[in-house]
Parts: sequence; C-alpha cells; structure tokens
Amino acid sequence: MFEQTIELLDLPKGRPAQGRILAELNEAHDVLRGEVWVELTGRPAPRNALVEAEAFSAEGGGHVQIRPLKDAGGRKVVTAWDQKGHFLEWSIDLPAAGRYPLLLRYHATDKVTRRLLLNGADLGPIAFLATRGSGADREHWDEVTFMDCEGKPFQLQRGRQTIHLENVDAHALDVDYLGFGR
Ligand SMILES: [Ca+2]
Repeated sequence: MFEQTIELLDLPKGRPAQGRILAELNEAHDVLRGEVWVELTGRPAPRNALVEAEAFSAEGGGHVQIRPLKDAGGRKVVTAWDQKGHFLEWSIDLPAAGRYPLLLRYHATDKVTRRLLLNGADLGPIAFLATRGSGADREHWDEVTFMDCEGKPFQLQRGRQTIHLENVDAHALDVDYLGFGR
C-alpha cells in the first residue's frame, strides 16, 4: 500500500474532466506499470445542497455515534453504523430543479453496501469501496458521487429531498456529509 499525491496541470477549469493516470514503479531490474481512471466534476458541490451526516432527520434499527474528526476544526462524523437493518435518513432543500449526482464523503475499512431510497423510491443497493486507514485522519476519507441507473445525475424537483440509506451487509460506513453535487 502506498500513497502519492500528484498535481494535475492544464486541466479545463469549471468543466468535467475524465482521463487516465498512469504510474510506473522502477525497481532495480523491473518496471511495474499500473493505471487508474479518474473523473473530476470540475465544479464544487453547491453548499446549500449538502447536509452534515450527523444532522440526520430520522434513524431506525440502531444508534450511530457522532464523534469529532481529528485536526478538522470541529468537523463531526457519524460512526458505528455497522448493524444490518440500521437506517439513516436526511432531508435537504434543493434551491432549483435539475439533474444532480448524489454526493457523499465517507470512510470504510471494507467494501460496503447500502440500500438507497431517494424521495421514497427504492433505488436498490449502492456500493462504496474501502478507503484508507482507520478514519482518524482527514486523508482517510473520500468523496464519491452516484448517478441514476442510466448513468446520469438524478432528475430532481426543487424543494425538500429525502435521502434514506439502510445497512444491508453489516459493514461499517462512516459518513461526514452528503447531498447533491452539480
Ligand atoms: Ca460532518
């Protein structure tokens, strides 16, 4: 396991970007190559379409814990969401109708599945890849976006939205915030 931060230069600003990052590891007698596909939204999520995970509006089937994240200026996260059938629900007001990806900042030590209901519609399971580390540091957290079953952002009306996520695999998912990106 290794981590390397690189700076991406000359990418279009304010627009989505997709591409590959190639990596070469030069050993004494070998060169190991790997690649990863990346997608950048190009625009930060609108602040008014995000909700802190700890500000959930409903909970059932268990009780999460809320704890502060180290060195994060008082930022809090939801943890101990590791029982099957335990669900959380959040309400978010969207200022305008449109197409939005679901966005979530999380930490997980294993691959995790949650059942998603959006405004009461059962959209089935969504999967989260494992992130790094224990979740104690900011670098252990990743932001991920989800699209609808056609690979497009969700078509949503203006006003109150309800996001419902249910634990279906008894794996833990720690969440910082969630909502809708651009
Ligand atoms: Ca939070």
